[in-house]
Amino acid sequence: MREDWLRNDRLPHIYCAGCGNGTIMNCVLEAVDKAGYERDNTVFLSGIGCSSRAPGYIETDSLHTTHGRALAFATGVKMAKPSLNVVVFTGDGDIAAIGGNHFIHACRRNIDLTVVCMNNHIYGMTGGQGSPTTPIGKTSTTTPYGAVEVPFDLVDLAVAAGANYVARWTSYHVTQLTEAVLNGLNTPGFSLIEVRCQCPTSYGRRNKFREPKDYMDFLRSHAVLKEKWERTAKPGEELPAESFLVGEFVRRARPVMGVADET
Ligand SMILES: Cc1ncc(C[n+]2csc(CCOP(=O)(O)OP(=O)(O)O)c2C)c(N)n1
Ligand code: SF4
Repeated sequence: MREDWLRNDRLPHIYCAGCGNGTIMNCVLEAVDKAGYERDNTVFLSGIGCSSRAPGYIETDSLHTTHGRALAFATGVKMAKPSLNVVVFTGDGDIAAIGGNHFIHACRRNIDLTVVCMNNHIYGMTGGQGSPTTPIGKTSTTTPYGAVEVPFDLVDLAVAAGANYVARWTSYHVTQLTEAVLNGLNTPGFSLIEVRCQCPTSYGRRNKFREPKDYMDFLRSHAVLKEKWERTAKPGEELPAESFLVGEFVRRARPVMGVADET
């Protein structure tokens, strides 16, 4: 952990033992540090959820806003002061359920924000309700017999909606994740880094991943490198069940939404 970025007076944190969020915060702070960001020119924002607690533990100006509205507030901050580096922590519920509309339009506008989504496939903070990324068949308090709805693919959504940088890694792939966040910070326009991660308390214990390590093992064994898959998959071949692609999905230079000069 980059201790010099931590707001020590807010510790101890609220995260459960084995939660993936701390690892992800560590990677993001490492990337922010490598990018040369300083406390005075960096703002962290979030909505509501366990994931959204992250900015509260970081020693910069931060906004812990309302559920689903982090991107609206982040847009306001960037519009008001374009020279600020604006980084958003969010969860799959925060960004894809109640905040889904803000998400696609922030990508479409291609505003210069870096968004890190801690995707644990569930509403962790409120006790384990299903989210728009809960996989089919997985249980939650609102899907006690297994989810039946097709989940959103956050990466596909962001690419289709126009974001300039989109990547997916997991809480297991810390080196690649740190690199991806750094790339997101350095790419002008909207960047989404989706991070699949473990929530042993709300998701794991309902889905046979009771120990944090169980889900880390799942992430390691089911993540398929996008580049390798594209090189080796036979025409029409499907990914194995429950596997998912990781890597960089887009890095492009669509026009970034203009912001007024600071005066
Ligand atoms: C308008 C509104 N609706 C509902 C809630 C209750 N609520 C708080 S956090 C949350 C879900 C959080 O899930 P996610 O964003 O996936 O974050 P996680 O806790 O899993 O990190 C909900 C429904 C709220 N705070 N405000
Ligand atoms: S409920 Fe889940 S996401 Fe929330 S702190 Fe605990 S392990 Fe982490």
